[in-house]
Amino acid sequence: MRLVVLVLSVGVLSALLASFITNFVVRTPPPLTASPARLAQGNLPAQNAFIHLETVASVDSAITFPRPNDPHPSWVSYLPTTIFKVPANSVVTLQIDQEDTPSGLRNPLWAVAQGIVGGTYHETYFDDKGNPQQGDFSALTDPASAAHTFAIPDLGVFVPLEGLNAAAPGGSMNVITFSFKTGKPGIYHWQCFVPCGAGSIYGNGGPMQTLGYMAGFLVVQ
Ligand SMILES: [Cu+2]
Repeated sequence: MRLVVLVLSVGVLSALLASFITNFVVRTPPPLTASPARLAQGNLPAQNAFIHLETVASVDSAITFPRPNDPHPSWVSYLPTTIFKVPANSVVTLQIDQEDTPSGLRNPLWAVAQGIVGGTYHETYFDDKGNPQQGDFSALTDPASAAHTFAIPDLGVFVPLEGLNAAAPGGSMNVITFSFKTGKPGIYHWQCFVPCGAGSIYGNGGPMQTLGYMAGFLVVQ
């Protein structure tokens, strides 16, 4: 009897260890290489590299970049991936289709955009009556309206992403566009600073701690 319990326990522990290694230690999201240069178009400045992203309340609700068979379909996430390859010494423009509702910032300082070209980001959004609006902003009026942030601390880049207004029509998104400059080649960690991992301790676990969801790397090469 004791032998059976021992064998079963070892088996269960080995399976848990194997699942931990495959799901967290060796699992890496695929890299996305920025699209090459293009000239200024409309609100977008001339740029050396362009990356299109989406932020969602849950992976399975994606509009722009569905990710079927994801191991965590209910987690908040950046999509399609969180590892980006961009050129050194260049201007990178990001467009983020932001579909999540506000969670709020714990530190209101992060409601202020920093480290971006021109000091402002462009945003199309919905007002309290659900009407589409747009403009250029250097900060959120209300830090509690943040859904996520895009931050690369080593490059001094911090951009608040406004949550979708409750009055916005279903299936809407705020579209946030900004540019920042890269310097020398290297691997730079980036992450969200909104504690958006619902259901985890203080909202800082789960997707906040796992590559491919609310954190990743900017590979400058
Ligand atoms: Cu987040």
